[in-house]
Amino acid sequence: MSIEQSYHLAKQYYQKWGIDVEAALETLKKIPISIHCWQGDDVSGFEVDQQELSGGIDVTGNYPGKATTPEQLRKDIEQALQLIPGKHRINLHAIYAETNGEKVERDQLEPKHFQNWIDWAKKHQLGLDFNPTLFSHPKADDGLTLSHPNKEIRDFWIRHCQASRRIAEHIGKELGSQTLTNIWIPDGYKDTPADRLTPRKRLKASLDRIFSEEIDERYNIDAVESKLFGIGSEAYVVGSHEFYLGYALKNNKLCLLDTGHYHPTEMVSNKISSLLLFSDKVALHVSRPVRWDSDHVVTFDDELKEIGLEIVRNDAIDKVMIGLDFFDASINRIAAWTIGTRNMLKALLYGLLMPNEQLKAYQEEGHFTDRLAILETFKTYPFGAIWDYYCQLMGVPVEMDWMQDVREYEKQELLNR
Ligand code: RNT
Ligand code: ZN
Repeated sequence: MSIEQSYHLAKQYYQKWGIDVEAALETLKKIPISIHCWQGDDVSGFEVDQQELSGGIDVTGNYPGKATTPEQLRKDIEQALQLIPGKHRINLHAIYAETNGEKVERDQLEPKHFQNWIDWAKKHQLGLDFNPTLFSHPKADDGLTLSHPNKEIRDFWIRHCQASRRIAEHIGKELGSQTLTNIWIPDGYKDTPADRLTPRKRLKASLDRIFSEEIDERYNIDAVESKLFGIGSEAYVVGSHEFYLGYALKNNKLCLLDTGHYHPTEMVSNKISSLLLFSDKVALHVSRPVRWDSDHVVTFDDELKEIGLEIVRNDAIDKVMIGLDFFDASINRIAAWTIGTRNMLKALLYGLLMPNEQLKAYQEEGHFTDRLAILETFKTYPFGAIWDYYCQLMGVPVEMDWMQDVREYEKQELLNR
């Protein structure tokens, strides 16, 4: 049976419930995913005096073919994008600056150091997002940055974040597409603190200074990302969820929720609706924590589906800025991007192909048996046939055919590095 034939059969299942499959596919086409560049080089970046990855995050594995130059990284992203349906965004970190072999301190970075990325993004019609990098640096060695007791160190990182926002604003203007700048810091303590308040006061003051500079909102918006713990900050993280939730709401910033940054049974899918009652937008780092904040490649699991459902059923497609954040160096990195991003899109399609209005009505009327029965029935609906058709429609490989491209690229490019 052809892809079209399967699609037409599958469509009938959904039509029975009044679901407009074609409209769902049209909607899906327009949802951009911010794909993190750092899966391609294990969060290394291209600084002249590259430091080891720090900040309590870790990449394991040594699969061959890691990108070690900006050209390689861009080429790899281009390859992945050919396997992912739709038009998306690329998420950069400050360590991906290109300084022509010259050492430029992070607080001295300028838009020109990202010109190659901008030109490339223009050529491929991609939006860009941005992150200051407050780790993998001698001034972050003791695990504190914006909340450091030493003013000089704090000031350095404040200047870095200010420079990052200026760069992001420039990028947004150049590309005609608003950049999201996300601040995440590793600050915390390995062991039980004697004072939880003072570092948080300092972080608050540092953020105030960073954001005191007016940036044109048409070109840049800011997010702050909380965390529960990291390697070396197991007992206390300065930028906790409550800290940033409070900060963001009070200062009109976006909360960025990373799915790996909460207690293992605490779900980000359950937070989106609450946040959207108090904030116009919310940003996500979709990841997959396996027992801890391990940043595994995102799979099509229950939580991912639930996130897709929440975004769709709450009419929040334009309000949730979906970004990815995983880094696995034990598998082919192009495949990691492809699998993770395709899964995110699948989860959105899954949400779009649900009788959401009917389910809501059943819930309101107290028909919980029907609610459960429908949700379970749809789990085995011929969703795959619709997804395959969508991939074909969008001109990307269907099913697992993209693996052939990945293998070929590995042979031609990655294994020769
Ligand atoms: C770390 C945060 C952060 C980083 C990236 C590289 O725990 O999730 O978002 O993963 O900035
Ligand atoms: Zn993250």
